[in-house]
Amino acid sequence: MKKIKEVKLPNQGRIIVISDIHGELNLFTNLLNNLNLRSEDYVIINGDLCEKGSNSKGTVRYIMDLSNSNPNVHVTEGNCDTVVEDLLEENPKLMNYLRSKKHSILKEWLDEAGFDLKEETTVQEVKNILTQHFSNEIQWLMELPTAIETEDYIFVHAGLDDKEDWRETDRLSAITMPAFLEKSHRTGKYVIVGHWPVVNYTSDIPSNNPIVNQEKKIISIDGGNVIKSTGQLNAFIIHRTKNGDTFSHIYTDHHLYCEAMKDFTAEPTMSGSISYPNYELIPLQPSEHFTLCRQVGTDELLYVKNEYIHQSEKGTYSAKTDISCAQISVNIGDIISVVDSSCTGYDLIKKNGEEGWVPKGVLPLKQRASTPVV
Ligand SMILES: [Mn+2]
Repeated sequence: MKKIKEVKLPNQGRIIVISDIHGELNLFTNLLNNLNLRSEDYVIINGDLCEKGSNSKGTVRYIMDLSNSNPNVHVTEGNCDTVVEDLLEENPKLMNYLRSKKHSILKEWLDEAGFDLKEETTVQEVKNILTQHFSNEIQWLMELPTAIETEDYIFVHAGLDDKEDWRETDRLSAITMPAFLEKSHRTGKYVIVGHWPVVNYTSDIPSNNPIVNQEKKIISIDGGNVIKSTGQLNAFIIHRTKNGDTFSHIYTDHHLYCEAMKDFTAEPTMSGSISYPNYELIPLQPSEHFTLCRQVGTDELLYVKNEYIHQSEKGTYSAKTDISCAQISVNIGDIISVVDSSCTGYDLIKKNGEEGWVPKGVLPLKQRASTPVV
């Protein structure tokens, strides 16, 4: 990769890392408010500012202004941000992308310029219009570094190759490689990445919270915002002190929060989760609310909520979507959010970034009418 930016971090204070905002400007500004951002804080935006969410152009404009006015704000590129590169290179595939995707910064910009995408519109036309109106944003996105290197950390959107010199990592790999936490690197520094929703890595209770792997020196922070129905936007916080660095995080999401009305102790055998692409199931033991199933792709035994099991016309079974198979313990007064209250016997909730089932009666009555995720 060619675009590497060196940044000197202060030895004390907060370094805040946020990735995969995907056009969710409201969540991002909420998160900044909840952080009580101070002028001495450093902020790293680690790629995928735009696409998928509803306000990509607002998000890019906001972060561009923030980084232009605040020397402590630094931004890396994500694979989704390279949509402007496809535009400048007149990639013919871009027109299909624009016609099939609901949300894209290019569509929002075309709207703002008052241009209707027609069947016969060419990529050259789109490029001409957008480079006339949005050259500042396009140039700013094009110049984003692929990685930011500091004394102790490397910030990159997706990951690095396990090479003697990590700088030899191909740029495309650095912004697209899947599941970096399952790989390794030899940089000697902590590598902080987004891109791959952390819930894909978790086993017992599905969790969207950042994962710090001290052995591998990898920190994975993508809370699955927009990509996962129960996802969240994480702010990973590095606290720099004289005695070394410590880590914490906060998050925001779109869910409704309330207080738990009663205690519940989870059944420990009810754990695990189903995530794409391992949806295929073999039901072994049905019961009123959950069916014990064998997950074909992993050979794991999971209790799957009956409403989330689909039977095909051929008679095979699969999960309808990513779903937690864990129960979750709660105490009266815990702050929890409602994910799905439309099933029999149990409600799906989120607590401290973790997703699981609790029996009816834990949620206050007025919270039980939320929209199901399926
Ligand atoms: Mn990405």
